[in-house]
Amino acid sequence: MSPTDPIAAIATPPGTGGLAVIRVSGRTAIALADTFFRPSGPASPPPSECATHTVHHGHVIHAGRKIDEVLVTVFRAPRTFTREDTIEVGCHGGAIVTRQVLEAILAAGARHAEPGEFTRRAFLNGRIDLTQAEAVADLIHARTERAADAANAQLAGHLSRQIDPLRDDLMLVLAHVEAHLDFPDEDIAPETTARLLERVEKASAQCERLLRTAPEGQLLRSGARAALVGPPNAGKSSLLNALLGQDRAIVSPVAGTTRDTIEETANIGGFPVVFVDTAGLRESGDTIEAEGIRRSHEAARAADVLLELVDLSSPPAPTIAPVFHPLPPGRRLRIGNKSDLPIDPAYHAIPANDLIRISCRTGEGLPALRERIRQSLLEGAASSESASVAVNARHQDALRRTQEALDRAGSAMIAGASLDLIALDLRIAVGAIGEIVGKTTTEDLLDRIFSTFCLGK
Ligand SMILES: Nc1nc2c(ncn2[C@@H]2O[C@H](COP(=O)(O)OP(=O)(O)OP(=O)(O)O)[C@@H](O)[C@H]2O)c(=O)[nH]1
Ligand SMILES: [Mg+2]
Repeated sequence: MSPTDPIAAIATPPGTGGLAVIRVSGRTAIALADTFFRPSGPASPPPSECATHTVHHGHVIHAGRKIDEVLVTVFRAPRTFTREDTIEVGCHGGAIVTRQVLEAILAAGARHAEPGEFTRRAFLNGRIDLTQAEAVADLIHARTERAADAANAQLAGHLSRQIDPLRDDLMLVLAHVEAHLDFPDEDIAPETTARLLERVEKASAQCERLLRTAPEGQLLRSGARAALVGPPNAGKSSLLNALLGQDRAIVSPVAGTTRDTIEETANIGGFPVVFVDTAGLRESGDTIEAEGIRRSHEAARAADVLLELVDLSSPPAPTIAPVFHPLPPGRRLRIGNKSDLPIDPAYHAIPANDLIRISCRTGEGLPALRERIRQSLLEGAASSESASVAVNARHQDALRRTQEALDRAGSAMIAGASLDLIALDLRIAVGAIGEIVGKTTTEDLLDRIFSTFCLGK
């Protein structure tokens, strides 16, 4: 499998649509198009004689039969997504006709692309680095505008522009240390060591700054789960509806309205959060309700944040089977609903910080609650206003290893340890930081990253 053999895939989502796009990339992609595409008009040249970035009308032909009327766009390397010659066929968007066009292209000699293979080629051909390749997938999967903005920033190279200079500087420090390794009789001058140490410490601090964006990166990409729990009639379903801005769950004055758990995603400060409404917690003889309550506990255990709701207008219910959850206190928010009604004296003395007062009826306190949910999910991590850099789990792991190696190298410098030892850790740091942008990679790592892509990307 040569890296330039022609590959093809449907680039648009499966199903029915007005149009679909099939992409072909590889050294012989344009010559292939000559065999499956017949341009309209007797004088029209075949794709191989067409200029780059031009669109042509005609038909896809398979076994002598016209399959579909299409537009073919010719892109010549290197000004293409993969940096290879590329053909895009815009055909009708029916599931069958799209499949037939793809089959005609495969019959002409293209191979079906693996998931992410176009982007992998863009990376291998040096058009984008690994963080940008990952950003392509992030952008496709973004569920909020903020997540899309962050993906676009990464695609534009914001993270690379932090990583590349960091790696370059560490390589210079390493080169310096290695130069002295070659001349063991010459010691590094103390003032030189101090300067090198300063650069190592600065790099470690920069890793730390980037690591602090990891909770935000995780939230933007994967979102979070929040479970609404509490006694019957506290207003859990009302709160779900209020957060979603839609009438999703049944609300009624009957205690025990919600039986099954109900999930729906809402945008909380730009983060996709799945809210799970649950059955009210109480002792129940009703087998269906008891099953609902068992599911409430299950939902609570699976949640990243727990919203424990009470009804401020009635005395606290005797706690039955308290919700067990290993969450840190910052991830459990106690909420008092129905602040529009006369408040039961039992709640008077509880400070606002420990009991967030809201009213689903009037909307009072809801913006503050959204903000508290957002903060608790970020675990106090600084959230950048622009979301211009937010590292993912892979970057986080590489940054941690970089930082650990740098800290070991720094300590070794301070202790006056042998240059061999210092050079070893610096090499580990350079390797680990290089993994982020793809300067140091393995086939394995690339397989892992690109296999998560959709087909045709
Ligand atoms: N006055 C007032 N009533 C509310 C408020 N929120 C909910 N209610 C009422 O409280 C009752 C119960 O609301 P639900 O949202 O069904 O409560 P729940 O916690 O989902 O109840 P279960 O599903 O039975 O566990 C309904 O009659 C709501 O209209 C509020 O903020 N103020
Ligand atoms: Mg309910």
